[in-house]
Amino acid sequence: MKTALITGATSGIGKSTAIILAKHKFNLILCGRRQDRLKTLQNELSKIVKVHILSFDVREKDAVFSAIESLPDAFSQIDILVNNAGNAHGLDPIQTGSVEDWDAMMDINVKGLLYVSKAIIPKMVAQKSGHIINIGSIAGKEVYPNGNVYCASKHAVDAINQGMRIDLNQHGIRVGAIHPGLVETEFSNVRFKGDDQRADNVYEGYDPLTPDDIADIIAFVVTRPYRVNIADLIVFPTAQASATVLNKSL
Ligand code: NDP
Ligand code: 8X3
Repeated sequence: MKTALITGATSGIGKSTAIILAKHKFNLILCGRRQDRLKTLQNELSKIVKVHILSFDVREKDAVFSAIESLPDAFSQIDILVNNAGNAHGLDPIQTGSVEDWDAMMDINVKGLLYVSKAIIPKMVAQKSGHIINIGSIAGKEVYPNGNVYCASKHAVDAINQGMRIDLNQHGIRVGAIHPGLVETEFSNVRFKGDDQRADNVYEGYDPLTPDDIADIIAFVVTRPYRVNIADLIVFPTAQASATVLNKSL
């Protein structure tokens, strides 16, 4: 059985991915800061597969490396890495944006993804196999008003994804990204710092993607034959045509 490590497994896309990959019989290493949520998910999914949990903040470089180093033998071979942890913090014009929000987005979405990757890629190189799925965003393909630094962080993920694929090609490691449009998760609650009414408004008047929609695609990607590497996917709800074009009359 293969083992998948998923960052950001406490909520949204990462949690759905954990549940769907368990149904596909992948053993799981589930990561996130909220240990209570990780434990609940572990209790549920360990009825069908082996599950190990690691609680760390992806911003804390030393914590990332020591968590991955602490993996017991049964989980030391990581076949699939889903680099999913991330969020937007704020939605403000560049002239009034908060430096703390900018730090959070660059530190989590870009540097955190790099730290986790750095802790795992050498193992994949040594074992001569591995598959990395980077969760980007339509914000990594387009820039929209007030998206500035979040878009920059996701453009960085897009570039890192391409760079990883090129560099790891000689080692036979598959690398690909999935770039969702609007998915109803806790994403907007985080972006708007707990203003749940404003968060709910983001998903009103049309049928947004669900986290299961993206998790299903991740399961499809990681269950293709070895010769198939799905390198880059943009996924919108049908109502969405670009970062800024949304049809609420369907
Ligand atoms: P959620 O807010 O529901 O989930 C975010 C996950 O990231 C949580 O599990 C959270 O865990 C984890 N996370 C956030 N900060 C940290 C941190 N500092 N250290 C460790 N883990 C962290 O949002 P989504 O499921 O929507 O987001 C998942 C990914 O999908 C993100 O990369 C996001 O940018 C991307 N995305 C989302 C879209 C959407 O519309 N929802 C569209 C396009 C891309 P915890 O708080 O427990 O640490
Ligand atoms: C999340 C989707 O449109 O808010 O990455 O950037 S969006």
